[in-house]
Amino acid sequence: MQSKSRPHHSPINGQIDSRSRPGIAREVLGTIAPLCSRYQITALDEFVESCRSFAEEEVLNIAILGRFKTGKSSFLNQFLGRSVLPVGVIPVTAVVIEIQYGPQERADIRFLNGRTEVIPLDRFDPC
Ligand SMILES: Nc1nc2c(ncn2[C@@H]2O[C@H](COP(=O)(O)OP(=O)(O)OP(=O)(O)O)[C@@H](O)[C@H]2O)c(=O)[nH]1
Ligand SMILES: [Mg+2]
Repeated sequence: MQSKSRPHHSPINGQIDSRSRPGIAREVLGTIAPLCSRYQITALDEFVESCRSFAEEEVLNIAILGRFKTGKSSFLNQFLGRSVLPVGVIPVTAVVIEIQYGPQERADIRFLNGRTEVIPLDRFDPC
């Protein structure tokens, strides 16, 4: 999910700005990486590395993980503002689901044998 048009809180000065998140990551990197290098702050190596890869990405992937029946689909439906994922009292979502913005609503099903099928979203049933 991308939100380029939304304002962002700058991690440096707390101000809201309208630059892209990769732009902010590059800015943080430009400040932090030279300091870490100069003062050999290895504890921040992983943070610097994740900023570096984030700065190269235009899309932010967020994983929603949890035990079965803990409300993952309910949370995502609420987040999306509509019921895209089925919710139930017995285990419902049995496969990994990736949600992203697209010009046309559809579900791309990828089977284990490599076959893919495109169906309308109202026929989507991940059981
Ligand atoms: N009380 C309460 N029930 C909730 C909440 N969120 C979800 N539920 C209920 O918990 C049950 C499971 O919700 P789901 O959203 O299907 O959970 P899930 O983690 O996606 O389940 P699986 O994909 O099958 O593992 C449903 O009966 C929901 O109505 C909540 O915040 N409070
Ligand atoms: Mg689910």
